[in-house]
Amino acid sequence: MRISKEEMAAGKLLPETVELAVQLIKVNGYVLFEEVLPRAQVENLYDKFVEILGPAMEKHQLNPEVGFHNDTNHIGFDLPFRLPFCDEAIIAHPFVTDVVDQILGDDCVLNYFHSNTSVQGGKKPQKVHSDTGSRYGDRCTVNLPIIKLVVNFPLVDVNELNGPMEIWPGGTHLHPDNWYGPNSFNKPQLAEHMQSVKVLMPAGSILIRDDRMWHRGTPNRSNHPRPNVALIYTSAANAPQKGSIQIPEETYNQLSEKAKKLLRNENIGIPVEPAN
Ligand SMILES: O=C(O)CCC(=O)C(=O)O
Repeated sequence: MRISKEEMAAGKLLPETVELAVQLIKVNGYVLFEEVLPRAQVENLYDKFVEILGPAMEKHQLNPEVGFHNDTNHIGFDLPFRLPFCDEAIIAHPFVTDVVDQILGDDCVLNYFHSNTSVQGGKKPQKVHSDTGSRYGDRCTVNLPIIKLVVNFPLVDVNELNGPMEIWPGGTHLHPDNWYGPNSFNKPQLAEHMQSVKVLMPAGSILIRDDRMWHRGTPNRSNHPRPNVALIYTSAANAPQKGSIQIPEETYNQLSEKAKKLLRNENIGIPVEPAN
């Protein structure tokens, strides 16, 4: 959906827009807010991201021309918790927090600060998957409430060519819990016969999705990487016991009250690690 000029100027969604977004996530598995972040900010994020992508690939000896990760050329790694990545517009964007708080509760946490990139030269799509396993195992045959929302910020315009994420909306997030476990029917096999959508979106858009919705990365046939920032917000009751994001004390102290609350369980007072 496109956000109105008035909401963009106010930096706040109208209650009816929040409600629509919440209902779309519940019913369809996702909502897309198109072109929210200013282009200059996204270009700066992209430039700084490319500076850490090269070393991250070298560290793991990943060569796009040779191909890696089953010829998908997809790489995921945690982002360093420093600017420009940890900008409030990324970690606690009011459009996101208003929606996330409605679904997960306003005591939810941000517990994953990551990136997924379809690097040029990929030949194959990823396997269709959910970003979660079953919560309660094989015996749980009921659908559970949403406990995790993934938020993606594309750092380039995503088109047919450069490896859009492909999603299976409308119901794949609404299965009984055991369908997300290892003994469920083969998702890629089913997905071939189901309808999917390639998420084409301008740079600076915001995609909010139920982590159960089936999706896959697709190959990038352009000449440039296609990065997505990937954050996970989790309801307080299901928050991991141990944090994974390393946040220097002075960085934490400068955050807004909302961002501090979201990150309260993380590793505060620990220097930022280089991208892995
Ligand atoms: O950003 C994307 O294209 C999706 C990547 C993905 O789903 C994954 O790496 O697990």
